[in-house]
Amino acid sequence: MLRLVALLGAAAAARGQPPGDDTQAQDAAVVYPVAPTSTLKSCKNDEVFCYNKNACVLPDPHAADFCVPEAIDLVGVGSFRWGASTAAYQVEGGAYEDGKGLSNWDVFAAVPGRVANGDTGDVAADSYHRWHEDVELLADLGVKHYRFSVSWSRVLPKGEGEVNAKGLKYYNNLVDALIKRGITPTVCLFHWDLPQALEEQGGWLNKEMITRAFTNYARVMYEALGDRVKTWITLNEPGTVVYMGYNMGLMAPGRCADRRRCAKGDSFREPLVAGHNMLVAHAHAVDAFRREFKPRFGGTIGMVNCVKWAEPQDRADASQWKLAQFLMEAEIGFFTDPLYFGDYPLSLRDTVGGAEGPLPQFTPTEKRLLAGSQDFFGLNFYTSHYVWDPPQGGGIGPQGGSSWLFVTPGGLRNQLHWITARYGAPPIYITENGCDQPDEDRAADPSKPDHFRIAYMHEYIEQAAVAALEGVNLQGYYVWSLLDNFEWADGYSKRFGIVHVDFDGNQDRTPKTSYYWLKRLLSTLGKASPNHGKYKEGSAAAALPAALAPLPAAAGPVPMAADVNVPSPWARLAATGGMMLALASVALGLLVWRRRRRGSERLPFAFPWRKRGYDEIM
Ligand code: GBH
Repeated sequence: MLRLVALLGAAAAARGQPPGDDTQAQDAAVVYPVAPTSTLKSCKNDEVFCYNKNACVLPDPHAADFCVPEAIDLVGVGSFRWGASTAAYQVEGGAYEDGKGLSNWDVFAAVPGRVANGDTGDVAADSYHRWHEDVELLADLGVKHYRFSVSWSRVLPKGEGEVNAKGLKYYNNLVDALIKRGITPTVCLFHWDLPQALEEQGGWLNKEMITRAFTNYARVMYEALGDRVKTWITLNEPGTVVYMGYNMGLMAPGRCADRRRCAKGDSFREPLVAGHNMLVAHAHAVDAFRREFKPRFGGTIGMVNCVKWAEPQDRADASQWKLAQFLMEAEIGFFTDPLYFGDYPLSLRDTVGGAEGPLPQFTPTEKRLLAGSQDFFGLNFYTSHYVWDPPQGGGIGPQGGSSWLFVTPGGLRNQLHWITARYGAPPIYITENGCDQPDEDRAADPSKPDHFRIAYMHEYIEQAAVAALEGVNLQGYYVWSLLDNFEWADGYSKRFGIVHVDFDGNQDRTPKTSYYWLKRLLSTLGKASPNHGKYKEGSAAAALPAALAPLPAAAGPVPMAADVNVPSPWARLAATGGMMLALASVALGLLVWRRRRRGSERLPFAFPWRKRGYDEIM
């Protein structure tokens, strides 16, 4: 069946000539480098390739001749932002203190069976009380940026209306302490914990209510912190909220079509509606910022989105590249095309039933507010997958601690190029990147070196830097995460921190080897490489160490037809291959939909974070 889909796609591609138009010849093929996605130098999982030594080495933070990859050495200096990230529900705890209202995650996690081992965020890393320690850890680490999120219901217990002064004070104190230590805050307004009072009014499904509530909440935060906070993020990964919360029902609010799992929900319609409303709420919150606060305080604002790089197992298979392209459009284009072009990818709309389908239309005003509504591209990047590897994609490369996380540093480089090509080279911050170390469980010993994590970070950071040397406007990297924390449905069974937190003790913090590695890297940058400065005068290409150059000519770069890849503004896509892509997508959508049998209750495409198929989980 999957092969059939691919064949149909290829046949459609062969038949479909883009509608004639004199300008189209110039559109021809869009080419961007597609680097090897998985392990680059065939070092072992916990080793890194060190150019200075021309060998694989264990990344030892204490080695006299510490290895700093050259590309990082060139890119990660000057105004480049080095930071660490956390999120309120994952680290704060203090869930019932000082007047905080309930969030939908408090409620979700309390339901038996929702979170592994019955874990909740009631205490988490206890940052509500131990935030001074977090600030000291950041300062000692040497990062100059900290991305955290605000618990909406801590500030507005009912989501709207009365402000909880104690809640606001917590964030005021945190921001002051950060600034005092030379650390610049990046504040995210929504990292998944919605006030339960709003959930009960329909949450993200209630457009009018949630747009008003979110915009007013944003205003409260801009007003309170805007004099000191200059980088704002509206939403973290709306895609994950809609897929995990409304399609799979595996995260709050736990809605889906399958009544064995979810009391309520519609896995086809609701993700589309919730996602739509998140976009509209974002647009209004950005508009309020720009009109009412930016003139006074200055600052920039954007959204954060997550995507997996997708590619065919056979890189020569053009129709499989189309599927990869479609998956990336559906996963990230769903939320980022509107921010740049004012509307959804055609491929997405057509796959979910076109104009008559459940994906709402933006009003002309909403389109106007959305287009251009982010100043920077916030990218969370973790992993990559093959398209349609039975049953539903498969990870590429070595596996991390989580079943969905595979080590694909080149996928980050490719994804950065994809974003750059599609959205006209926006400034990009990598707002999250990191991994869980396979052998770190709840009882993990913090003194055991986490070489796997270091190797992961080393390789990803290096590939990001290479992309920057190749022309991507990359301006920062925030590691996920400063602390081990509440890993959503996995509870405390997965650890993403560079600092160990003892969840069975007193939430004591112990820096891991990766913390010392990053610390050493940051203190060594710009000084380490014997070649430092050597490439400064030369072109970006000349700056690439030979072994990191784009694929050799024979292997690539992989040309992407203009109708598949969308580097130019939306209108150009529509004018060129949009129709053909739409046809291919509809064919794909129908086939996949039929394959799902209970079609109308499901999204006609799946997001293979999980190795197992949707049907197997349900
Ligand atoms: C980030 O999302 C989140 O922003 C952050 O809060 C989180 O701690 C971090 O990842 C690490 O997970 O349950 O197998 O279906 C990354 C995107 C999307 C990855 C949902 C995990 C669920 C996998 N995530 N996905 S599965």
